Amino acid sequence: MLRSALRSFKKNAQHGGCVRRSYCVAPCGAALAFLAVSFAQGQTAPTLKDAYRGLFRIGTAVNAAQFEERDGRGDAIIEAQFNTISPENALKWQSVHPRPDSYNFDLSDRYVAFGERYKMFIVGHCLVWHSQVPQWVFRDVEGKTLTREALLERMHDHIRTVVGRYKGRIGGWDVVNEALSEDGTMRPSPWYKIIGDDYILKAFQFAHEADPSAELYYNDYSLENVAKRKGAVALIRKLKAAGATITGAGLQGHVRIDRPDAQTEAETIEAFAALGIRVNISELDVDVLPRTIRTDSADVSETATGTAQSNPYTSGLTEEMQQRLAKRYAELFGVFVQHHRVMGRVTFWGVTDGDSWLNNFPTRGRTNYPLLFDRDGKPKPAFAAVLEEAKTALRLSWRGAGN
Ligand code: 9MR
Repeated sequence: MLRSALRSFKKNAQHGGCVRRSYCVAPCGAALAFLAVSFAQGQTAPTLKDAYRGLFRIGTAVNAAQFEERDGRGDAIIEAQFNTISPENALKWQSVHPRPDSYNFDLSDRYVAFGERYKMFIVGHCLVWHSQVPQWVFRDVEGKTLTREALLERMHDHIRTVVGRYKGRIGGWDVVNEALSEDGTMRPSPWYKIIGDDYILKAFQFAHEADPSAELYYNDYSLENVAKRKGAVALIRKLKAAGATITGAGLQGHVRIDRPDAQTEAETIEAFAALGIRVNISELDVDVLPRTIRTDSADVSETATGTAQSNPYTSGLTEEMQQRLAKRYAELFGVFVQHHRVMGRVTFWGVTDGDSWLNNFPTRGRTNYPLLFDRDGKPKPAFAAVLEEAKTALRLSWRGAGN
């Protein structure tokens, strides 16, 4: 049985429901048989990507040192554990298109080459965002605010050039990032103020035109908050009604140790899945530090100075907190596994705790512990907890088979 399970598992990985740009609609039978046999033999699936194969992809954001293979410790983890990558900063407007007439693809070419070298599903992040975009984008040569037509033309040129360059190589794009305010209304970004609310539809049309087979996502944080979630659902519904190609919603997943709870996470996934699109967790991390700003926002413009109390784990995470973090990750992956039929991937926002943006947000210079690998690249108890949750797929399937 093991040999035949392995054979069809391999075949499935190459040709079946789990390949690039498509997904298993159920835990692939062969993958489950493979997991069942290895678990029954007392073996723990050794890597994240293997444990979750057939359910959804497991990814990480990578920084320049990692995709240039200068981070030995991080690179070993990336190659072993993940089968999809996102660029932490290398494909943002300010990186690839720093001046009106010049693009710079040095970093992004290396990012894509790295992904291809290790046969990853490569994500592009992100085309249209209000942050990490130079101010010249919104002005003419005299410094005056652009007209709607001129800004649309500039957006079109950017999307055509960047998506076109990686056509057939970048599998999915965050087309528009963080277009909504916390109350679910349109964020008053320069994109919105100059073009109007159809800037999102236009961005999706331009991206589809530049690479008709790329997956296209709307990506945002705090979509678990009901008002914002409703705004995003309405937005996606409107895009679909207007004929846009939209493959998925990216729930960023910058969550805290105690919220949002499992039920809210499940309801959020279900709300987007009900639109007939794929759900990805696109930037997962778990903040364990005390809150220093009023909201749970991941808005990079919200910052605060800290106090001694707001940075309690400078010499290491307490054992109690380590266990809480493991439980929290188990809770989240429990929800993801239950919803695997509608999910494409779960991507962590960084490899080790030392890499995380949360060491500097919303308060600079803190010591945070949001990921599965510690600062020395060692797996934390949360890593084992995430591997363990893959087994719940087996239990679900066992029950689903009428047992
Ligand atoms: O992780 C990124 C960090 O290195 C940058 O300094 C920051 C600047 O805005 O962006 C971080 O990534 C963000 C992502 O692009 C969009 N969602 C929120 C992420 C965390 O801020």
